[in-house]
Amino acid sequence: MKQSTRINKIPVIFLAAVLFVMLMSGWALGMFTDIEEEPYVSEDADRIVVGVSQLGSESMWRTANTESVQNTFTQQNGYFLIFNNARQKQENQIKAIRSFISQRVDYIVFSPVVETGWETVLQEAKEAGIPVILMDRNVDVKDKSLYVTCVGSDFVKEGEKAGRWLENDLKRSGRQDSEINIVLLKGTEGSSSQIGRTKGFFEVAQTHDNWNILAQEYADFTSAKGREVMESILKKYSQIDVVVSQNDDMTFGALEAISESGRSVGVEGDITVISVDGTHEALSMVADGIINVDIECNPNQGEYVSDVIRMLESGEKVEKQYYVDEDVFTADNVTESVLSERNY
Ligand code: GYE
Repeated sequence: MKQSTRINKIPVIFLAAVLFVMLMSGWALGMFTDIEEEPYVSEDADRIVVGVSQLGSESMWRTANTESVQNTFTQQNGYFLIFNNARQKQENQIKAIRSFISQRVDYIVFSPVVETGWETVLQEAKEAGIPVILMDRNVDVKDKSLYVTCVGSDFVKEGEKAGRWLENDLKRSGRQDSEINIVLLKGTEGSSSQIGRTKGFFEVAQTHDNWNILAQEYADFTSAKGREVMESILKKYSQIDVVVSQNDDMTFGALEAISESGRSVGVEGDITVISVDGTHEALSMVADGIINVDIECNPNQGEYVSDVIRMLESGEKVEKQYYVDEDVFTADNVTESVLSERNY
């Protein structure tokens, strides 16, 4: 009996000490930080808290997209940004989204690495009453109420633009009836950009019996993989007329492999190169005739997402899908000013 009374007294004394220290430090903090800190505290309360789950950092495009998010969701613009990089793993994105839910953020913005497998976590966000905005890529869910809107590119259209450009180029060079051997380097398997660009390109390709798809392989949107995959394709096929690469980074890798194999590329060369993204480095290669055409994909999406958030904040109705503006670049329209304005 006696012993337990003694034991009980310890937590009481301990708690009193903790309370005393807390009170004193609170008082001291107030004394020293008072006037200067207060305005920040009240501003903080007004800020819109946005949790962003970025899928990774596989490409130049992605780096630019991340920068656009970080430059938009700033304190000056009235935001508090919680940013997480999932390093290409869906499970990391799901974890990040769950942590945003438990932190009770105002909005969840995320760029889904693949399209499927999001129902459960998006349902959790919905039940917590947190609006979800998809950025860049889309999700494949039956219940469309699981997200508010998607801000990104029209990937099918991008693929179709690649096909239409090839169609016209073959006409221009009088090869519209010759057999054309085509290789496709595809991005991350199951991602909207890979699915859409493939679909759009095939919509055009299937109308041409003379377009022969020699190979179509995934190369993860990275330069290293683009190089590796292209190397093995070059070993298998001696006659390749066109390479359609679904992003600039894979194109850079493929170009290295092609040049090592001794074959030539571009406007004057043997292999026509079609790329997607329109990064500064790739557009310089377009200007130099190394890459024949680059289908632009605009990564500067932070502002667009912010506009949507502002609309939601003021109770306006938003569309289910917003597409960013995008162009097609050949040596004819990659001007000095296009190059100097390009921030990625
Ligand atoms: O084209 C590629 C990136 O989903 C649009 O992902 C994006 C693509 C982009 O890694 O470079």
